[in-house]
Amino acid sequence: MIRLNLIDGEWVGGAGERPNINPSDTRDVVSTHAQANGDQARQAVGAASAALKTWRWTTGFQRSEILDRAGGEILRRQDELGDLLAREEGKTLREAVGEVVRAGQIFKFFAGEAVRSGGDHVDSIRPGLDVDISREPVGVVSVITPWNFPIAIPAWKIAPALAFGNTVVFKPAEPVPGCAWALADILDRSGLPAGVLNLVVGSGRVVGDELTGSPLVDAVTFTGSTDVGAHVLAAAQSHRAKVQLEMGGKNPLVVADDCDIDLAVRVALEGAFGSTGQRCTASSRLVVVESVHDEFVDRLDRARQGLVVGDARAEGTTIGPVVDAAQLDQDLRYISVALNEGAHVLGGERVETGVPGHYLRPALLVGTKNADTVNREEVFGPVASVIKVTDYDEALAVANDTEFGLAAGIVTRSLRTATHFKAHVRAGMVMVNVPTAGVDFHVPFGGSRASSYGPREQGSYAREFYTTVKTSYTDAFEGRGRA
Ligand code: TXE
Repeated sequence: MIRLNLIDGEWVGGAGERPNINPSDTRDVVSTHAQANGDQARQAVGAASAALKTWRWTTGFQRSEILDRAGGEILRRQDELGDLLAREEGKTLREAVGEVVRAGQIFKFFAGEAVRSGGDHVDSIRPGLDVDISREPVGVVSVITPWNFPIAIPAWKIAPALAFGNTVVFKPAEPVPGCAWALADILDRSGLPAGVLNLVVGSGRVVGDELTGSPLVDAVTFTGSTDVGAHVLAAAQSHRAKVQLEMGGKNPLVVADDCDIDLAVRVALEGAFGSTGQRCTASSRLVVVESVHDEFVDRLDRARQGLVVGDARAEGTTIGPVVDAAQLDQDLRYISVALNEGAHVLGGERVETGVPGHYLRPALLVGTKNADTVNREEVFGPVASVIKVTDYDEALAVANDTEFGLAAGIVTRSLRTATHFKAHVRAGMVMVNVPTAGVDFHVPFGGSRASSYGPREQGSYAREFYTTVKTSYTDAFEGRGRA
């Protein structure tokens, strides 16, 4: 069966079809998806613009009910949707079900936020006047998402957009249309009026350009690569749309000399290789103080060797495949560049399982320098490098020596060191004794510099992007004063 696009409340075919391939077994076609063309993307934007006229005046409670229903269905179907996610993206089942639960929780959270969107009432500096500061929907929002969190990232963009009265055109990443379709189907059946949520599956250049360049689009929220992010920013700003970008990371995890090494190994293993390392918050630079370096590397490498690479849905697998052939090539290319630049590479070879899949043994690159290519650019795979430093001060300097600024972590027993690190590291999210990847859904997510642009995502801070502020002055006494 071909999965269709949702435009103005109708499920419609496209200009072509594309198979959704399972990275654990490339013979397995998960689903087939109609590909929207530029005209259809334009229609979707037009439908969202028309639907805005009534949707924006619905009450927060009406919107809350719909989001709550959608969140409830996602949570009820967590095993089935988790299986779909693992099958199309390659996360292990445990990780995939966890992500689906996260998506359900996000819809529930924003169901609450929809009825909590109060403003401020303040006294004017002029006698007799009242000043009200209220929030309004920003308008038509284009939601452009990556493949690495196929349901949680769409959820954390679409749920707040709808909660605050906006309409949405949603374009998922090419490798993961299955979860996007399932989410659109759930929302469609949860009671959204036609045109409030539109799904256009298709190429970044064709569909994406329409979603960023159309003057009917008021805001664009994007997660993906730094290069495409720059393009999205320019296209959206050409017509003064609001923009929110989440892009890459080169996140440091500092292993301090006073750390609990067992904990440091657990934190590094999960942060570097969890979700096959395909997370913008992955700990890709392990900055290790020399007094604990050798023991840490030795134990981390033993733990790395214990990871089981295999089919995402097979019992016992702890690392699923890389998402597709292009990403696998990118990972292998960076590993070979690191080798040429002098790294000692542990692992990092393709794994033959007897099944055609994109399997890569997690790679630990030892003896790297912070100036090496692999420590400057995002790899986005199960590849972590180790940088040896003399002490905490050098560790902090190395941690901050990057163009990115998303997440940073430290493993230490010292409250003083942890407090200093939290204050001085240049990152939007700081983790002490926990992996750099793995965040709560009710607090802000985002970073600075090349990692993020615009207001934060998630939690109550999401309101900043999805609403605009109106200040109203009222002289209810028509110049006659209150008394
Ligand atoms: O990202 P893209 P992809 C990095 C990571 C990965 C690389 C490529 O290094 O290897 O990016 O992944 C849409 N106008 N990250 O291809 O290309 C595209 O269709 C509008 C890091 O997934 O940036 C998809 O929906 N949209 C990152 C989305 O943009 C366009 C997470 C992201 O695609 C477009 C993902 C255009 N002209 C990838 N061109 C992280 N750090 O979290 C493409 N798109």
